[in-house]
Amino acid sequence: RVLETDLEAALPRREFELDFQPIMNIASGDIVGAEALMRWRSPARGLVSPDDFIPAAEETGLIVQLGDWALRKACTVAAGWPHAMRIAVNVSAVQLKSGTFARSVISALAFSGVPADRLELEITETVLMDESDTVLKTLSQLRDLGIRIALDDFGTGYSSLGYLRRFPVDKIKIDRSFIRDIDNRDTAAIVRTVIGLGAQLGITVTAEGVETEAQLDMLREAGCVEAQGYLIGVPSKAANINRLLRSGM
Ligand code: G
Ligand code: G
Ligand code: G
Ligand code: MN
Ligand code: NA
Repeated sequence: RVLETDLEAALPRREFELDFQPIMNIASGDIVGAEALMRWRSPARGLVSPDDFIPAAEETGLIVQLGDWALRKACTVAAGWPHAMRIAVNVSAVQLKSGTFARSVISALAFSGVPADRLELEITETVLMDESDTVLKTLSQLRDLGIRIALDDFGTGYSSLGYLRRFPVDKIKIDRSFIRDIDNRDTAAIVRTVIGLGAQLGITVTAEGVETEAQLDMLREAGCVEAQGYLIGVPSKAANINRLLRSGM
């Protein structure tokens, strides 16, 4: 069977799910948000990782519909959270170039009742490399509404610093490869520098892939604002996040 064929059929069959991974404010220890992560529970293929189906969905254009569903679903779940909690949703370059993206976001917010300033859209540098008018216009339109833009996988793409100058970015998410190697002296220096850069620019810095107390200690000492990773919580069903929040962690 061809992956693309199964993917098309999966949407009407409701085979997609969202997991949520908590994001912690390092200074307070509070859970301040969660990132929505898509999964495909395929009867034929089992649980398929987004790394394996997002590229195919981008190629066929299905990502536009699928992304709309994810936005709506994520916002609907987040509507039941405490009001300080943000919801982060990953956005593909294909969605941003579609020309209908801003309308989809506005519709998801209206449908769920989630205020714009609680929604964070995670984009990668490839989105910004494009520099099409549509992408630029869409991003600034969304930001004018109060939606936050996060630069995902920071440090793995090209000329990140140029983008920080030209684009309105509210958050940097340091790629987990840097956190994994944070024991290395040079890597630690890079991480500290990015944290300092964020502080200077008034941009929130989130460290991804935090798995150990030692990593968290280093990040705290460096003044990193937020942490995400298995140490804080693995991606899991919405119900688990709701329980975590109720338990006051
Ligand atoms: O049952 P659930 O809360 O996931 O459904 C919320 C809404 O989202 C319902 O209206 C349902 O039709 C829709 N929905 C749920 N899962 C999927 C899916 O995988 N694909 C699509 N297109 N819609 C879905
Ligand atoms: O959760 P996991 O490690 O399997 O995610 C792998 C990759 O898939 C990550 O880079 C993540 O950003 C991406 N991803 C997860 N959910 C979505 C989504 O809803 N939309 C898009 N475009 N990418 C997603
Ligand atoms: O690219 P993006 O940041 O959207 O990817 C998020 C992905 O990172 C998720 O698919 C999630 O499964 C994965 N992830 C989250 N926390 C950790 C962690 O502590 N360690 C590792 N190895 N992966 C993680
Ligand atoms: Mn992400
Ligand atoms: Na990332």
